[in-house]
Amino acid sequence: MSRLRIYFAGSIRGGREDRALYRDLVARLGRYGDVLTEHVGDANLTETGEEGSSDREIFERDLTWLRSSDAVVAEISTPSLGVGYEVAVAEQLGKPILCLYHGGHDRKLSAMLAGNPRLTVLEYRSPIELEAHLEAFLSTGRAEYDGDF
Ligand code: 6IA
Repeated sequence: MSRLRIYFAGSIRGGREDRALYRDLVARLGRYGDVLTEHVGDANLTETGEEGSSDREIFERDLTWLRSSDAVVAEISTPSLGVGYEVAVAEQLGKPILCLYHGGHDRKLSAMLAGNPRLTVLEYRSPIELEAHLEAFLSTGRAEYDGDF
């Protein structure tokens, strides 16, 4: 069986406060399949840093990866226009989408994600909870998982 292709989305220009979390998530996701977007978890990547690629190249490459993915996992605690856009495109493409957020941000999630019944939007408060969500979503019946074990 071929390995699962996982598109991971996390804030870049929306702010890098959660970058350590993204790195942890990318490492966890790597146990379930190939993570196409490992750079999102790069601790050295800042919202203002320089990169070799133009915005156009980044956009084209990320959309190609998104189209070719089997599942999308988005960390949505830090609001990001790019992540919101990727989630919307993934929905239109019919991809299974898991949106994860942690406690500790006092702002509420956007209603456009929290209120969308076609997304699986789950909170985690510990690494154990996070791992349980990933396991349930990526290992078994991933499109149907809604947070109840
Ligand atoms: O609006 P944001 O920048 O927060 O959007 C983040 C999302 O868009 C991530 O999930 C990525 O998949 C995608 N994305 C945005 N910027 C990049 C990027 N380089 N490289 C790859 N994917 C990206 C930005 C260069 C950086 C030095 C600012």
